[in-house]
Amino acid sequence: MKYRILIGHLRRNAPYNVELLPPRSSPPRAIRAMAGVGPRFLIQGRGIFHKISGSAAPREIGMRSANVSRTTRETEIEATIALDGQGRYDVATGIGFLDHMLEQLSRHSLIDLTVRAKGDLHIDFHHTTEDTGIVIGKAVARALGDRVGIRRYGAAEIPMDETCTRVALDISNRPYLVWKVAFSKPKLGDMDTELFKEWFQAFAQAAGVTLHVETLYGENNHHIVESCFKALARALRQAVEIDPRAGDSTPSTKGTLSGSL
Ligand SMILES: [Mn+2]
Repeated sequence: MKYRILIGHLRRNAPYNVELLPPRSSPPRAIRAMAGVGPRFLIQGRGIFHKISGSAAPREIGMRSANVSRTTRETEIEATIALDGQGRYDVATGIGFLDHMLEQLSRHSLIDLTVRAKGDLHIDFHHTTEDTGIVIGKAVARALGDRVGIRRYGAAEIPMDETCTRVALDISNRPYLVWKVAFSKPKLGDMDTELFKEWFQAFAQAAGVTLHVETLYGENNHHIVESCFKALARALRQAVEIDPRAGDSTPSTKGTLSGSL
């Protein structure tokens, strides 16, 4: 099937305009999902900035998703993500609080996220928490592919009642975590609060992201953690987005964000 797809930024509901020129048959499912439209898919293009022509499923937009599995003696984890999703999630790690956080990550980044984890929770939550960060990070890296056309940077300050957390990140392929988050209690439910740094560290490493997280002020430990995940979500949402002005260029004067550094 031959078609031409024009993608532009739509300021209202759907993130992209998709217009198929002839034949006006149903577009590939991935494109429909990305455009946030159903079978009646045709949206007339307005403010079209970016054009992809081709006769096959266009990798640039259709395939910004990934599935990653990882099995060790400690954990067995599978994650599926779609960067251009709608914040739909289905998360089961065996750790209730971690599920709650990953659901926030999906909801506020609009990244669709499915996670299944079976870990050695009879020991403690360490391996499952850390390895979940690795697998989700890997999935993000894989879905980003060569990172062409993305905004690359993202930042967010998220308040939650008395707490405020700032995240600044660079999808740089230079993994680095700055973690300025202090907890007043060692436990949150059954979970050690020190494990959250492990999750962010694992995610930053696996995703290839320079990630700065700082809680500016706050008291409630639940709010502190949750604001970290929500701020990550918002910053990530900006950074992974396709920049309609960037076209097919890589946002680096080096010319690459994908190879060695
Ligand atoms: Mn909560």
